[in-house]
Amino acid sequence: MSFEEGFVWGAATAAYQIEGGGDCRGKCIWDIYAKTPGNVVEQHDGMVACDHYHRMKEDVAMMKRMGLKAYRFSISWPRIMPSGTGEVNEKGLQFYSDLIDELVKNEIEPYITIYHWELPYEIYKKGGWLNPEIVDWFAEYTRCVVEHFSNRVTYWITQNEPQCYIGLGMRSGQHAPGLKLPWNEVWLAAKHSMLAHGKSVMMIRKYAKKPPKVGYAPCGNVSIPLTNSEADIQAAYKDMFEPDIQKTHIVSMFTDPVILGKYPDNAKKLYGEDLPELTAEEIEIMKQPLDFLGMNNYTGHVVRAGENGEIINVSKKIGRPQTAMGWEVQPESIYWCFKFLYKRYGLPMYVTENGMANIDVKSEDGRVYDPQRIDFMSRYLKQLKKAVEEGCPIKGYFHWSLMDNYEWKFGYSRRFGLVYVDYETMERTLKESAYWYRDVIKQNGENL
Ligand code: PNW
Repeated sequence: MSFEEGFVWGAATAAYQIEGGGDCRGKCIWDIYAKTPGNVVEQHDGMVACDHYHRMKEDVAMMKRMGLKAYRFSISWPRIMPSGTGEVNEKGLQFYSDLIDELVKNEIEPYITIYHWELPYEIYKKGGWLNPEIVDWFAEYTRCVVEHFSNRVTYWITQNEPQCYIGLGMRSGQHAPGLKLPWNEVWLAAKHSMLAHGKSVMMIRKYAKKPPKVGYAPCGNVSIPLTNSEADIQAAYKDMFEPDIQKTHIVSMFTDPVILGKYPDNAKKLYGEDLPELTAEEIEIMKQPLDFLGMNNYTGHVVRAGENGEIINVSKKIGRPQTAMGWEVQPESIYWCFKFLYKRYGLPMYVTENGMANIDVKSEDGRVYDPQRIDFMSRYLKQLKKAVEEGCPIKGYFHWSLMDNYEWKFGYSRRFGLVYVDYETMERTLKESAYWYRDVIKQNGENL
């Protein structure tokens, strides 16, 4: 068995990273964070981005040319509700409604991420993820989106990477809003985020006009066993899921409660009083049945088991392949990531993001040659295929990203796209990898 018929080949983006402010969006925390010197490369912000807000039709036509079967995008909360609560912005609704129509017309399945880090600034001022009321605000925002779009949309992802918007945003300060909070507040915010996820799922199921498929898209450290010995595999599994006081980038801390109904085993020991209790009622809200689990995968690191089964980090090779982010190219990470996720959570899965930043340039002949990206994709997709062939229920793959875009604290200095964007002219150019991916899609991965 190889990729099943109807395997979902797609690409992903997020609202703040591509849309631009347009004429109808409330402020979000990234607008403020980006303007504070020292936070983002050259103080780049998302005010114009790829101007997708005005070029949406052209961009959907480009997806069609690439043969994409699906497109994962996010909705900007402050574009729908400029203050985060209350008044709804009709123009914002219209923009996404038009985008969905355009996708459907071109037979590209929309996958909506409800929250990809764009917290309305007005909600931040009320305490953001630290305020328990955010759970209901998020539910209300979800309801609005679902009421308007669910007649045409089936696939919903509540949140993207709480590990990043809580961990990088509220613990290490590397993302908006740039806080460095003590653990008790970090885990309180995480609890609200998981409750918001749960209520959001409830809203989707309650208000969807056609039967929805609902998922979640976390991320986290992936550990690769050095060998296929049982001991190394066990060490890697443990390393991937076990909470670590140094890191928030752990998939289990934000996923065990919403799927398994509890924190990972040693979380309490590690964080003690700083970890808020979850009441039975709260668990019931968080732990909503999900149709699928997404996971964003970019890299991983190799571990092995010591004499007594302890986890040993294998030293990194000199001259190892890296991306322009400095992230190690680790194709096996995608294989182990999904094998381990399936073992732990047992749900159908999607690769909601995978890709690399590269030093791409438009050549004299007008083409964009990115052999590194083709090599990256070929290696990762082969490993994904191996997982599928071994029975791992992986339903789709979304490449990050459709086009070059605003890479958060790196501004526009990192290019992740299958499509090159000239930020002066806004011209789009398909990179060689986009043509290569088109062939993979056409052959449903048989050529991998
Ligand atoms: C993801 N890390 O973020 C996000 O979902 C995208 O918006 C982003 O553009 C993409 O990956 C590339 O960075 C991540 O530090 C940010 O490991 C940071 C990490 C991982 C993913």
